[in-house]
Amino acid sequence: MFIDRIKIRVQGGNGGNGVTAFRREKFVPRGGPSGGDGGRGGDVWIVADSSLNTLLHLRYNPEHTAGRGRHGEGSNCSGHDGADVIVRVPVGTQIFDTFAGEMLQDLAQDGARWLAAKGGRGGFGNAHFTSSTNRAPRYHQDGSEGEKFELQLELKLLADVGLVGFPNAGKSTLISTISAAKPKIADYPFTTLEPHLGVVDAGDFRTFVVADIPGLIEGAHEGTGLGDRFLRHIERTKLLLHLVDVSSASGRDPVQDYETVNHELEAYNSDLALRPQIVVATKIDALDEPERLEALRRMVHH
Ligand SMILES: Nc1nc2c(ncn2[C@@H]2O[C@H](COP(=O)(O)OP(=O)(O)OP(=O)(O)O)[C@@H](O)[C@H]2O)c(=O)[nH]1
Ligand SMILES: [Mg+2]
Repeated sequence: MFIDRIKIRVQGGNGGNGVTAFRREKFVPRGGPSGGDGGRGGDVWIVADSSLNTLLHLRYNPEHTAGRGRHGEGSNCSGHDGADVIVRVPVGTQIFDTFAGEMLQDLAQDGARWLAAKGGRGGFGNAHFTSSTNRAPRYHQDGSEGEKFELQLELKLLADVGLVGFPNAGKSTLISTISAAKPKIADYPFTTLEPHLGVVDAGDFRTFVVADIPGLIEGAHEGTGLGDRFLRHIERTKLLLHLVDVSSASGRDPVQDYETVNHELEAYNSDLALRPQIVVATKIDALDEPERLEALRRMVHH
């Protein structure tokens, strides 16, 4: 299952308390203060990992709490620091504040890391408070609580080229031809239910990434068909490849299909409508009425 939006809770570990203690040694009648400091709480980090493609693994595991710092002990022993926790996410994950809705971080590079919740500091033990005026302080400091946040994670795949078009236009066929991606291909609409990426070898060690997303139909921006939620994954592409089936078998008009898809792109995000677009007529091997291709060509060249 492809999961591209999820809520998680992150919490830094609490800091350990300092302690009040005095030395007790044989033959030393009045030992000095010896209460150690508490350890600091662990942090929660979110790290981009290119081996992941979805946020699914976080679905049943939304709580991420780092280890707490241990309390200080006598004999000037500091408590151990709490362990950090690392939450791995796919490259292209954006992190939002659930309440304010603002973007906090965009993890667009493999290995990029972000401190999501800081652990609490450890409290000082009484030894720390010893001074010339107070040689036997009888107080210590408690550790502070770790930070606590609720975050919304959203995956936006990072592709250079996005394939758009009606269902059945031949998008998956194209990506399976130009890359090693092997999405399901079939002669019915909505074969593709989730986005796929394909890496295209352009020679000279150059590659680019193409995203195949589920087809669009009229009203996609209002949720018709699979809706427009997958358009998020082509929002960051440099170029759109707009596939239009020109064969009569589609039972639709290519010019109208072309306009419908552009209208859905515009309704989703006006930036997407301005993205450079290459229009590709598909199934020309099955073109029985050349006028269909000509009409599309005229429309695109208007
Ligand atoms: N004749 C002909 N058929 C094609 C061509 N390209 C794709 N097809 C067929 O068209 C049908 C749909 O192809 P897909 O690649 O699954 O189409 P899609 O755009 O990914 O469809 P959705 O995933 O449903 O949006 C399949 O039966 C393909 O074999 C082509 O160039 N010529
Ligand atoms: Mg498909």
